[in-house]
Amino acid sequence: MVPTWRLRAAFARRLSAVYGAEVPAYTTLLDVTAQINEETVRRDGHPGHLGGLDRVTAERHGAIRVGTPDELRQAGAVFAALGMHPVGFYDLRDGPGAVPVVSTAFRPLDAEELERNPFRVFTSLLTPDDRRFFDDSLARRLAAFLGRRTLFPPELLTLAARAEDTGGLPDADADRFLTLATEAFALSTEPVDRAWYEELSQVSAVAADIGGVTTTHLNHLTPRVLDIDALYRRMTDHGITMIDRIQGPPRWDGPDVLLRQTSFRALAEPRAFREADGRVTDGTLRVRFGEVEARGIALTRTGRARYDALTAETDRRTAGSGTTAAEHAATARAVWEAGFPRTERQLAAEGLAFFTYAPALTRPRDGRRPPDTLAALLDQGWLTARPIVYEDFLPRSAAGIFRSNLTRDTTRTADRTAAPYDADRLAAALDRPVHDPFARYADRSLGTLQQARRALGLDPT
Ligand code: OOG
Ligand code: NI
Repeated sequence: MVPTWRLRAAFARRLSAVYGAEVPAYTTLLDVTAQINEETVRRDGHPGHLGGLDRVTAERHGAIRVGTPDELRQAGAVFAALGMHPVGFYDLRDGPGAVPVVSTAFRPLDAEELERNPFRVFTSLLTPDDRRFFDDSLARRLAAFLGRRTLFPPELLTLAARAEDTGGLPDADADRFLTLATEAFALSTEPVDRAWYEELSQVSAVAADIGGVTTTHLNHLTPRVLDIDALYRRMTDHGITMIDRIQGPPRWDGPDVLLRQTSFRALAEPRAFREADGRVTDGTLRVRFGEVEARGIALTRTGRARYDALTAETDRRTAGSGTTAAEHAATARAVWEAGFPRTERQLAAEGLAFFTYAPALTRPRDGRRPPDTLAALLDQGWLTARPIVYEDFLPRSAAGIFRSNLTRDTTRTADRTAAPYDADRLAAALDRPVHDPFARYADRSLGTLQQARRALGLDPT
């Protein structure tokens, strides 16, 4: 029997092998990431407090895009077999670089499962009923096109349901399941209908990538790096053109929080096209790309609001054209230094970030009684706090990742009717709950705090 987590780890490895064969720059990225991680550990020691090196080395996230609620539900069933559950709701249809999708991320929920293998897949659903992007005629033809295709073969879904029910699969079934699941996300050799793809591209390159072809595919696969600034420079030295900046919080002397990501542009890949007269011709499409990320501490809602305010302040100060990437980074750092706590201790005491807590083993047995507040317990050395890693995504960075991949802007008519999407509507489509990321981190943190307080002889709450 192959248990769920081993299926997940094997799936991540197989996807990585396929993607490396399809997108050679991904292999370069993996090599450079491994080098940088090794150098960083040699310089700074093991990254233990934000996940062990084994976890970080194996860690990947992928991104896929689907066209219909049914396809989303089926993707959800395949991921459930791998112990990956929908967490978070991301609406990418507004703001600069808007794209006609809403998204969630499938990932393990529990700390032990994340530690075993944290593989996650950012999954986006096309929104053809959003009239700001698609008129009636195009929406109808999209629905017809998507209704004719099958992304996940019935055998895969049957095996997935069995794996979910029984917490794994017998060896032979596991192998078959992994083969079919990996195939479902590989690039298809099926010719692309040029006129249809082109028509959708006029609206949005993302719409064409999703609804212009008969299959889905992994859009990117992202390793985790310990020093993303060093990686950015090293990739540039390798002659790979990165987007102009690292997204998310700036580099600074304080704690690493949330997520920093950067990417390199889509690479043209050979694809077959079907022309209007039925001939099949050779061409290329530029839809897939490379991305890398560094993960930090998960922020509470209050911490996240602070982060959003600092980001808005950075935007305000760098508005207008002509800000270079270096100037932007310097401004962001200055804004952070003025507005964000410098130490993990302060983040914990001010309730801005999530930690797990344990009674300190080193405190002298001096007969004193522990104080009651978290800040005092930390300050007087009664408790130790260990950061909880941010396991999710940032909508603004996600929009940036989509955008870095597009050659032309999406056509969006602001005064037409938006379609109402929220986490509940995604949950209904999935036929599964969409978990609230803040609630997951808070539960875990609070559980450890209560246990630690009890151990100190304090009222747990
Ligand atoms: C997903 C973009 C979002 C991230 O890391 O924020 C993403 C996509 O391009 O389909 O992967
Ligand atoms: Ni990504």
